[in-house]
Amino acid sequence: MSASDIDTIFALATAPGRGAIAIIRVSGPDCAAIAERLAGGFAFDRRMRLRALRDPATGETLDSALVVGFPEGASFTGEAMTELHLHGGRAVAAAVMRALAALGAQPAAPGAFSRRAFDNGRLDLLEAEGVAQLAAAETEAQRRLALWSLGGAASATVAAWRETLVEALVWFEADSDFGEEELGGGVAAPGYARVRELVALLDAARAKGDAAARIREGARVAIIGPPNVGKSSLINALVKRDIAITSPIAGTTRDALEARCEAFGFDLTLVDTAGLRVTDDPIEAVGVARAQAAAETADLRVFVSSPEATADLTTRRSSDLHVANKADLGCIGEDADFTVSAVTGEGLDALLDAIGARIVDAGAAQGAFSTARHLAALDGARAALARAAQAPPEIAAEECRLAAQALDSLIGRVDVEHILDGVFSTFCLGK
Ligand SMILES: Nc1nc2c(ncn2[C@@H]2O[C@H](COP(=O)(O)OP(=O)(O)OP(=O)(O)O)[C@@H](O)[C@H]2O)c(=O)[nH]1
Ligand SMILES: [Mg+2]
Repeated sequence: MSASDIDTIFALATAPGRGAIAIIRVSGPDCAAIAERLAGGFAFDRRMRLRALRDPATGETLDSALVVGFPEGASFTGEAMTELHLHGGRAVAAAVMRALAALGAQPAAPGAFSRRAFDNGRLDLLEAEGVAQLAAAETEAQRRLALWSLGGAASATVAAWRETLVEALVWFEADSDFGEEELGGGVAAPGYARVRELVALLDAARAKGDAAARIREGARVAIIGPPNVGKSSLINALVKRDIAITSPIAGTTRDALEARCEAFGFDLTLVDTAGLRVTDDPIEAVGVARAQAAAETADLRVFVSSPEATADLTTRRSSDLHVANKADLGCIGEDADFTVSAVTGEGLDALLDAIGARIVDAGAAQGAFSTARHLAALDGARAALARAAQAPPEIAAEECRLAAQALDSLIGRVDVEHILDGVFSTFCLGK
């Protein structure tokens, strides 16, 4: 239909299945011509209109829909775009998509719209990832994290780092160009100072990044400790559901049991474990081994003790959150971080707050680089800068260029096709 070699693409942008409305997006050079055949001509002025959509072959009415056109340069992709807001039945969207295909539009691959937005300079890579993260956000913290990326704050952070890098580079190059004879020694000193400054900033970002990854991917908290201290009772009280068997018999819990805790703005799974003790019972021994494995892989260990637990506490680590349970019985663990009672509920809110704070520092929730791709780029830049700090100016300049490349890969400025394909293929259809 057009001489352009760019396809006009379409996809269902809303979740497949039954709903009140379904939105199909169409983007590309033939958008207006296709929309005219389907819905009659209308201006691409970003206003909605009610139109009958007709099968171009038979003239049969397919739906009565709201249609809107976005002109080239003022749309999500940067191309001419149409959105068709249909009634939500599966058959409606299916019939309209058949009509679009018959009119020469191509079904879009996942992420194709965002890819076009990126290619047309509407979004950089971090912003595009923010779009995908926002579409996938299930918790408050995930939503905030996604908006930090989508809103350009992530890109602005990278730009500021890059500026510091360029300043360092200027000093290193001045040193190589003019050398000691003309300007005296130590020309490059401010360059090294910038490098150290940036290493500290990247370290801080990296520390937040791990916490932010837990926001995106969810965190696991293992509840461990000697038998019978009330680990299972504590989990039941924290999630307000009776999910774990509790009993006065030591060695009740055998399997590691998981419960999703809804108290936070991010996914958090509490793992109940078998009480840690030396045992002759082969089944309990397996449980103890599983408890230890769960504790090793957890993002946080909560070590529970109780007044009557005589088992030794040597498995406790200083990084554990130490909780003394059964406060209602009177005597409490004097060296514990928290004193609680699974029976009366005393201290549980404070414990939940502390767990949340240990998992996610507030800074990370406000925004941080969190995907494996981001963290690899930060690590790459950090490594180059660490080498620069030790190197003579000429080599330090080269390392700074490498660090700049790593940072550029974050926003997609270096055109590395496999990075782009990798990122966009993880998007959902219609994005
Ligand atoms: N008084 C009092 N009793 C508690 C409290 N928490 C748990 N218990 C009792 O302590 C006993 C053991 O509780 P569980 O929750 O099964 O203990 P556990 O640590 O999971 O034990 P194992 O699975 O055997 O390792 C039960 O009889 C509970 O009712 C508490 O806060 N106060
Ligand atoms: Mg138990």
